[in-house]
Amino acid sequence: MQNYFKNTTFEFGLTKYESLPVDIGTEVVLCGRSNAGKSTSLNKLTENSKLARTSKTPGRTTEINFFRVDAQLRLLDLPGYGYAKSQKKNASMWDKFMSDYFSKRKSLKAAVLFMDIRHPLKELDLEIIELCRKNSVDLIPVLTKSDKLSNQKIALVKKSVSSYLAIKEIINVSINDNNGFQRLRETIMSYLD
Ligand SMILES: Nc1nc2c(ncn2[C@@H]2O[C@H](COP(=O)(O)OP(=O)(O)OP(=O)(O)O)[C@@H](O)[C@H]2O)c(=O)[nH]1
Ligand SMILES: [Mg+2]
Repeated sequence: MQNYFKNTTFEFGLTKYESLPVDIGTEVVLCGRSNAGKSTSLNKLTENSKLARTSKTPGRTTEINFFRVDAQLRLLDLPGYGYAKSQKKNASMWDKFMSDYFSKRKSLKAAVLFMDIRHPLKELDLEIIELCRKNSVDLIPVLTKSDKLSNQKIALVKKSVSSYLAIKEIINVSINDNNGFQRLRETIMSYLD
């Protein structure tokens, strides 16, 4: 089957809600703490390892990166969001963008929340969960780096995250395995008109 995300390209980066382009189409935002694996996952989704910059040292970029999947669908990557928040110095810029974006943007259909499977539901994650709840944006939780845990442990974490969020399906992904990413592709595509 053809990967719907295969021809995704970088569109632009920006820092202000006011700079956003016209509000049409479908947008899905990739959220999560720094180092959670957002950029790595975007590269896996698109099967383009050079698309989003991945890093072991967070905090270098502070722009919101827009990626165009096709005429209808756009994905947003928030590099260093968690890092900026923890540093306080950029926190207000991000807070403002996120609250504007979640409350005003009609194209925003869902937020994918990437969480390291070893450290789920931290403070920043709870903030995103609350943003989704408050603004009726669908939440798609994804547990990353599942190669770091045993299958038994994976099942336990999925169960507790599932019951905490009252969301039946929790997707887990790993760079070594395409199954979770295929599930994530299908989930994102379910928001297309
Ligand atoms: N073992 C393992 N490492 C992973 C996996 N996914 C990502 N990583 C590593 O985690 C680190 C951070 O990944 P990124 O994708 O850059 O994280 P990010 O969420 O985009 O981080 P920021 O852009 O700083 O917000 C990198 O060193 C990746 O190689 C995975 O499935 N397994
Ligand atoms: Mg990143």
